[in-house]
Amino acid sequence: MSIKLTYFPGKGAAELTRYILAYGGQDFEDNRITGDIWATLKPKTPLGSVPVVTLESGNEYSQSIAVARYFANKFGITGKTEEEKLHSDMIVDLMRIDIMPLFVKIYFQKDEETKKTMTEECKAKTLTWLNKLESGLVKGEASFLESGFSWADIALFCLVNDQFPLIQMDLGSDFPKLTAIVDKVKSDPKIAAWIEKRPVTPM
Ligand SMILES: N[C@@H](CCC(=O)N[C@@H](CS)C(=O)NCC(=O)O)C(=O)O
Repeated sequence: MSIKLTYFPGKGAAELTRYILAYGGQDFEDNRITGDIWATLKPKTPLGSVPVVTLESGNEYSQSIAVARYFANKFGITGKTEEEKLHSDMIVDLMRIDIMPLFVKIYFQKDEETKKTMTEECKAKTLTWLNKLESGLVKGEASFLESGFSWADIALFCLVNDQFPLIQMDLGSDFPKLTAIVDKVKSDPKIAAWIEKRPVTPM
């Protein structure tokens, strides 16, 4: 049985894992489901949510960050020491738990005035965090970790490449270290091939 990643049609909570699978050269079934299929599938999933990964064993697992970490560990990109693993976890949690939901909520907000306020708040909060990352948390050469490339780099790339455009935001010229990380991930041939291959979705 091959690895299957089940999620809705968009990038959302599944895309970090999709990037990591692509980086690791791991073939997988990119199972994108619609709402009617989800209604019947939901009660059968481990936690009633997607993404769900089905491993070669046939076993299924939920929780997007746990699933992404599983594959990042498998491909050796969580850090070389326990402390580096803590560092990369910290960055990934910031990206996926604190920052990304701000962008998703804006995307689904229908009221234009509320959307505008939320966008300003999201930009301000995100810039504060980016300044902290830029000023003290990039430990390597174009990488958050001294030992080099990690899933934290991919998580930053995911935010900048996939979420920032939702509110017409970019890194600008104030974050040269973060920009170097993003550029490095973007230039990875397997990541670039995934972006080329994946369905075009707004978010
Ligand atoms: N903490 C979970 C959250 C999962 C989650 O909320 N998934 C949403 C899609 S992004 C979902 O399953 N929505 C459909 C539903 O709850 O029925 C994770 O990161 O996997």
